[in-house]
Amino acid sequence: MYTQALDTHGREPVPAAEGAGPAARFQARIDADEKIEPKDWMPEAYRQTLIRQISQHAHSEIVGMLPEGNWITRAPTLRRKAVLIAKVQDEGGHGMYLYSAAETLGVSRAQLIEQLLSGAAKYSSIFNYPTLTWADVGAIGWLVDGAAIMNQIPICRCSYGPYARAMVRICKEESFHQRQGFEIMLTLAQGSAAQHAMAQDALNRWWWPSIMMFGPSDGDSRHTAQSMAWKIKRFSNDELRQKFIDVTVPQAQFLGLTIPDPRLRWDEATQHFQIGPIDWSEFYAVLKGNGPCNRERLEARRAADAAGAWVREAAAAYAAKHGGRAPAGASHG
Ligand code: FAQ
Repeated sequence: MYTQALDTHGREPVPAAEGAGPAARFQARIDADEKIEPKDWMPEAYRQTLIRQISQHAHSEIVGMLPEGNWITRAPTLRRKAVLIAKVQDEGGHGMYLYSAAETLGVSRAQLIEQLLSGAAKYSSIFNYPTLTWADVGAIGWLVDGAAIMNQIPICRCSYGPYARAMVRICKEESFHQRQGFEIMLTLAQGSAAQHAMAQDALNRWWWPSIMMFGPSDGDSRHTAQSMAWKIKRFSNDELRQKFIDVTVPQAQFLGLTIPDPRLRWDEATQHFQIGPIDWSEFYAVLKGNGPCNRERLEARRAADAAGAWVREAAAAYAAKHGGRAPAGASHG
């Protein structure tokens, strides 16, 4: 969708006589809230940071289809099934927009997918947890999509045009996802004692991983300072985490559910909810590939890739026969 006129990818050499000129002009454009477009000059580190973040984001959307996809065949009613299919399909669409946005930076979709399948690329830690009951589908919509929106609304104002524009529609859809999740939780929380307990159990298991989704605390976040100077990120990880906690705790109270944190308290002085310590060892274990479902998730993506090879080959053969361009990703695998 953003692939027109991408012959140079903004990679024109900087004339030696200009010295630091382009870098200073680039930063001045960022400071003036101008959008950077694919053919504009940009520092190589800016390009690489965007490729890393956008592709991690795209992979998260694609891997993120798996935990909820697990419940499509077992949704409790036809309406729930239709809604869940639509939601999971939306996540696939988000992955596609985001891969397209990353491609404008001069990397191919095939390369990005290869990085995911080889385990070289990261995707969000949250999708390495299992969906054990139907309430987990509600908890994902409420908490995971809720956290995703909190993180992604500011990305609509990201300095890189294609990423910012892709986020506008994604955020609208995530907002629908969050509401459907909250509605599942509300139905369960107001249902039988067993349903209420199921909702509480899902909250117990998804709360801390959702808090960790925002990334390492600011002191340990190696990319935040530079990404904020470039206006790729508009808020730090801890700032977004706190905003999420502040809106979500009252929602849990409304549901009649208990946040699994005995140290959670309202702090009158700061006017924020204060949480107990985060177990960062769990977060880093998941990032290293040792979460409950890391292996299963990558195996599922590799199996899907292998199963789809014949489609890509057929599409490439069709394109070659008709003298057209091979479809995106057709060369992969
Ligand atoms: N999981 O210096 P920072 C969704 C890595 S979409 C795994 O703070 P940064 C929709 C980070 O990459 C969810 N790795 O990094 C949905 C870096 O590693 P590296 C995804 C993580 O980039 C809902 C290292 O730690 N959303 O949920 C995580 O400035 C339901 C140091 O961290 C996005 O990707 C993590 N949670 O800030 C779909 C949003 N956190 O490369 C289906 C866009 C950090 O140096 C169902 N991304 N790391 O080796 C961002 O906003 C940022 O990239 C952050 C991380 C905030 C995630």
